Amino acid sequence: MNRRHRFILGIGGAVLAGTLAFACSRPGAGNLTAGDAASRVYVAPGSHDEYYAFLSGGFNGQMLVYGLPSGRLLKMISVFSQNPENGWGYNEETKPMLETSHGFVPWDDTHHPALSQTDGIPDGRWLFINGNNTPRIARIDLTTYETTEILEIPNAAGGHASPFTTPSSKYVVSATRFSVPIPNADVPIESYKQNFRGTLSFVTADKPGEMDIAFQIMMPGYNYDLGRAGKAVSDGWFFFSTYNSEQAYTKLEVNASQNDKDFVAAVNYVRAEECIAAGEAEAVPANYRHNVVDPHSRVAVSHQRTSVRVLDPEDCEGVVYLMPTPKSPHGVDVDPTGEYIVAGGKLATVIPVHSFSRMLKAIEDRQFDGDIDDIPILKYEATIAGEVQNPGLGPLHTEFDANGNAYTSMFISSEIVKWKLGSWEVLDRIPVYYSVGHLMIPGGDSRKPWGQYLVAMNKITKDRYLPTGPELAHAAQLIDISGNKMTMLLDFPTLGEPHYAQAIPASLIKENSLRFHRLSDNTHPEAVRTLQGGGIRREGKRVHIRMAAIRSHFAPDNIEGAQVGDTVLFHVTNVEQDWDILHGFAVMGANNSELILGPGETRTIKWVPRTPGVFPFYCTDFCSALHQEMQGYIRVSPAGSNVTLKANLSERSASQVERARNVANAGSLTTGGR
Ligand code: K7E
Ligand code: CUA
Repeated sequence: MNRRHRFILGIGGAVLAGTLAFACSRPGAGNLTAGDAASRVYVAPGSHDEYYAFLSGGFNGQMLVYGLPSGRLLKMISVFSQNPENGWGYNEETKPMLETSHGFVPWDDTHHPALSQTDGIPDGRWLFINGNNTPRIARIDLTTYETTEILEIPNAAGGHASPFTTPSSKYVVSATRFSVPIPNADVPIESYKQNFRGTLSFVTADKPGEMDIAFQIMMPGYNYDLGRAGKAVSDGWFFFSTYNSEQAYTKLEVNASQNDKDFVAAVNYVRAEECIAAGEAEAVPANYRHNVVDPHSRVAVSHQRTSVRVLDPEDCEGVVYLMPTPKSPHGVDVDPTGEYIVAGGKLATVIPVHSFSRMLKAIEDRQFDGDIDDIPILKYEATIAGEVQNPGLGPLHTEFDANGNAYTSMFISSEIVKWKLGSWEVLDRIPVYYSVGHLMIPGGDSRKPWGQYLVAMNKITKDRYLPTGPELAHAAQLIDISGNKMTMLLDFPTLGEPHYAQAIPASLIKENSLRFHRLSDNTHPEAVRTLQGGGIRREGKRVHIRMAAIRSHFAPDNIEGAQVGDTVLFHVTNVEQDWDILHGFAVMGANNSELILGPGETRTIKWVPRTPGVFPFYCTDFCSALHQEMQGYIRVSPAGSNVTLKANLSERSASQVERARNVANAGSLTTGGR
């Protein structure tokens, strides 16, 4: 995707420069005074934002949580990338989450967050996000803001059209961006047309911990780019954009831009379910992983799966139709009524809009222009509802408000264009800085947009912020869409490359946020529930240390008897039962990361000492006035030494501990961090 955008930027560079000059001098766009705009995004100290916004991290592989309208960054959720900041993918509990059929994959490229929905309306139970490079879908639990499940997608390469949800999150999807041999095999690349295919995967998503590939649909060897579920009148259908119907396999920027039209594939997944029930799908061998966190022990396990159900449209008449769409379409977006399917033809001069009802009629009347692999091609004139004329240059993505308006991002001309569904007239345009990719309206992809704001996610930042060397932060811009004219409110820098985002009113989900993990529910096999509950044991060359963390010490805090050649496992439990009281754990010379421990949580870090000596460990999260006292030592002896294995498990008397805690707690309320 990035490469394609840069290509477009390349060819559009001259146009872009011209448009920006024009845009800056245009009246009517963003004509608020600075003071007005500032007051509209001002969230007073101690007050909360109206919306949670979830922006993908793009090439950082994670998920970002922002407040709107302030644009304040609240959290980065670890998903597909190891994160030494909190130990994600480094500690023993979470390492299995990053297992794939290719082994341990500690990074991915996240593009499209998708909030779970009920009846086509975001419900804030979960957030899904795709891994684009090694195709995967992750589930984030919005009570803990943690990734709890990751499913790998087999028979796929480039999980880009993902993980868009059906109206009640029965399914989320993943479509191959790159066609590949299926099953993958050692064949000449020149045999593309003969051997390469695409797949559309439907993944069951409504049962946490049980994500599974319900079925895959085998498709022609094109590139599948984006997708959206039908809703309301078109519930039961799914729409995917494709490009490279030329089936080029080299120099795609030229060779995949030959055809005047590519396709939007319309998939009747209810029909697919019928064909599968009738035994038309084939179970084929596949190798992929399902990784899931146990909610009580909070330990992840990785399971291998060995088969997947594949449906060939040849065996299921009526499951897929192709709608010709100009030209190398990118986004495909369905309006809140479910009637209109808007394609973003990134090289097209118009925005083509298909009509769902006309599509059904065309199918009924068999208005076909031939077929590809038994998939009927519908006549363009038979499905098209209208075209937005002169919308701007490089239309990519469209979102909707609740009043029948659509908003399309224009990559090349760097603007958001507002237009009317049905009349297709352009109503307003506002420049954005610069080269916008996705845009997002809270609920703007759903049956019931909340509207009010629009976030433009821009690819190129240039002069918008203080320079920080060759790489600048990507920029998001917040636009007020509550009136007839769009008004620019705020720029805010982002991390990585947010491609897409979701947002939901904070009032709908903030009360669900978990405050701490209950120690009494902690079933981790090495959990410690009391200060005296720690322990130490040797199993061959492995030394297990069970340790409690509490303001402001570790118990035990002195360990002796480990030897060079041992693998030491620190199992640390934060025994606090209090909101926002975290501890950290870091040991000198560790080759992985620290641990960050939520209240009530157990985490394990592996440490392999290389030389004899005494090594300190300490708490890395400023937890109390005596945080800096929260430390300990581990003594390492030469291999074969006769120093006995021991730990001081209860050296402090209970009263000493109590006194220290009281001081610490009082301190943590009145002092800032050190
Ligand atoms: Cu347009 Cu990956 Cu959805 Cu980038 S994608 S912008
Ligand atoms: Cu515990 Cu700092």
